[in-house]
Amino acid sequence: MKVLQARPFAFDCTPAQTALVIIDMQRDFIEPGGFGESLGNQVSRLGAIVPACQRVLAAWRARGGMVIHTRESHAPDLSDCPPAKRLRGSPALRIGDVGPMGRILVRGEPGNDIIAALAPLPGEVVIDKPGKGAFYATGLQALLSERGITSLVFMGVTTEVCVQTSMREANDRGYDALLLEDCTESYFSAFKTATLDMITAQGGIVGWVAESTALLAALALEDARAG
Ligand code: C5J
Repeated sequence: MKVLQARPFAFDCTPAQTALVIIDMQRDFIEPGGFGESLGNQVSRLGAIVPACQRVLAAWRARGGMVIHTRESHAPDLSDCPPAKRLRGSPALRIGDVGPMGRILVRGEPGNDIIAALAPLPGEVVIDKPGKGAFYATGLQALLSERGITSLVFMGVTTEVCVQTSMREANDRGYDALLLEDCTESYFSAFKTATLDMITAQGGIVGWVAESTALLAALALEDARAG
């Protein structure tokens, strides 16, 4: 399958060997009262990508593709949260503090859930990750190897933090990765633009970028060919 309208050139993948990876679409980043807001960010920016993410997720599920959701999260005793991460800066609430949606960025707390609009279905993989990248201190690589996955399609937040870090980790591990630009967002519009440019520069040094409509068109063509 070829996603033709992609940067820096068409993204070629075999759907059965491709997983959709949805990074950190959690209440803690997207809703007021969570970690994102505690850092002083305007969280309303991020919610705008939800309808496009839903369309891609529905199409991917309809064809039985592998779906992976990630959550940035820490154990309740914070044993997997380095002090350097917890103590940095002067946020209104630190990781582990009690906020309006429970303890900030702690596993099992309401704020740590994936937003209802993109809730995982039974059987879909949910990776809890203590770092920015989806591969660091998780079983993601082993899982992808087991399933014969060679390409990844990324959506989620935030573009320049957890999405970009995960794409760079994927790139170093030999995966081809495509980021859907209308399905990712940053608290800072300039950072999103810069990240998309960094990913695709130098002949796709990190990977590819495309609009979700380009992926949906490629999937529709693939389905039509299969009859
Ligand atoms: C942070 C993220 N910490 N999901 N996480 O910004 O991008």
